[in-house]
Amino acid sequence: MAINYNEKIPNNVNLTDDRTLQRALEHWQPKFLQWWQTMGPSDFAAADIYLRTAVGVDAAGWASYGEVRMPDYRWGIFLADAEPARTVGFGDHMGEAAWQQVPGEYRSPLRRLIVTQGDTEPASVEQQRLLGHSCPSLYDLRNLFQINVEEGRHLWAMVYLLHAYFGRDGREEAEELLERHSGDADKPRILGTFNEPVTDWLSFFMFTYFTDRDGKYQLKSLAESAFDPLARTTRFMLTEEAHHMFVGETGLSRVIKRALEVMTELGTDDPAAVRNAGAIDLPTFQRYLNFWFSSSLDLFGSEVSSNAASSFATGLKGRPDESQYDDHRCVDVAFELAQPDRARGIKTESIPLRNAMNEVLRTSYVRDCELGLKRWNRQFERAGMGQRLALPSPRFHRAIGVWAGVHCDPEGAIIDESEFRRREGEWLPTAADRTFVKSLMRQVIAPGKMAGWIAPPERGINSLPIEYEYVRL
Ligand code: BYC
Repeated sequence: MAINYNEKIPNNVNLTDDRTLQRALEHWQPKFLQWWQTMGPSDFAAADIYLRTAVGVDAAGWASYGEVRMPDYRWGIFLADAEPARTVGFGDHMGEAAWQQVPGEYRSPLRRLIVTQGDTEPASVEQQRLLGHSCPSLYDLRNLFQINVEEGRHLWAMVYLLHAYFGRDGREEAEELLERHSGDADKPRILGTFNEPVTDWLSFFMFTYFTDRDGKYQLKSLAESAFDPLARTTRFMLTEEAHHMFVGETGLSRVIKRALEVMTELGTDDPAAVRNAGAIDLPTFQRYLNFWFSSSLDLFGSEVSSNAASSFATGLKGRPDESQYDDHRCVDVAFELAQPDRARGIKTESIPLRNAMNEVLRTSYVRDCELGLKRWNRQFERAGMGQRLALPSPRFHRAIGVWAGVHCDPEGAIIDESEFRRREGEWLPTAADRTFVKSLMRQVIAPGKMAGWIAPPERGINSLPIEYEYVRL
């Protein structure tokens, strides 16, 4: 269905046919804009930015590009086209018609999933709000704002579901999505990672590589939902999400490229020399990677989870690409889970597969993360350098699940707390690392110019040259 841009709230859900819903959303709209003004990107409201805007929901040609001021961005409600006669693809309701309304008995857990998803979207905008002041180039500044406006739209996507399907409770939840704030002592965001500061661009690229990728896995599993409006909403969100991970992957690859150039010029891989030359040394890169990867692993929830089991059983949340599996019911199937035992060893226990769904998702996520590592390590190989980056063990530095509070080294061996504390500075960013990385973050806004710590991208946006003035200040 085409997107109607003639209305106050662009949409492809025939909003004009439901005056009550339209009024409720039009009532929420100024509150969203007020939130954007106070909690969204600091400054740049008057800048013309080369942004893409969704104009359709087909995979081909779904977006148009042009100069837009962020406050004028047309945030709206876009669902992927309905699949005719769609049926539930997993769990106890497998084969039944997908639901167009919320079954009363699943109202509360479904609302919880939608609120948790919705909460992350504005959280990420809040986390990134100051980054514009230290952008390494206009190209990067534009990508930051593209991501920010789309996360804003993803908030709209969840707010639409809350308003359209959850009555008064849904409207209240939609208000609260604007009242919790990232890192707020009294009203923080729901999930841990979304309260972590993202105040430098190395963290931003790590976040868009690792944390947005959790988004990909969660959205893919919600795209399987028996609740059809949620499945259709998240399917279209995934189209936009791909660019966010592209920004992370290419951003990190450009940081490595620059470090390798500096190492080759200097003829040394000494971290202090690399830092002196204004690039990011690889041990620092690895520590940032360790931090954001381990924090993002927590976003999958506990390895053993009755919530996950019931979300799967009831059809609320499936596995990403559920069709790749043979068994969609997963009844009486065991999952072998390695976990710490009391004697500080590791034991493997059989648990019901449905209870291990968070771990199933996490395992696929880790495999996906490894692809980037392979590509980055090829950069070292090609440069004839011996160093390699590695993902730490999923047991390392966990705050949620069976490994929370267990001290492990990056290889996954259980160690004493005292040893962990002694060596923490080798494995996780130190205050000195953060000060150093911050010292590199100086705004570069001449078209085509790049900060010294990052290589230029391989190409510009939408076939435009890298030198294009992507943001007119
Ligand atoms: N931090 O059984 P448990 C994205 C809570 S990212 C704090 O272990 P469950 C994006 C959990 O909420 C994708 N709390 O886990 C990326 C529960 O609390 P309640 C976001 C945590 O419920 C970048 C309790 O612990 N979408 O889109 O199976 C930029 C016990 O729960 C954490 C979703 O997450 C944590 N890390 O699964 C922008 C999808 N982990 O309810 C956007 C929706 C768990 O007892 N959410 N807890 O108070 C879900 O599917 C599930 O809620 C979770 C947790 C996967 C998060």
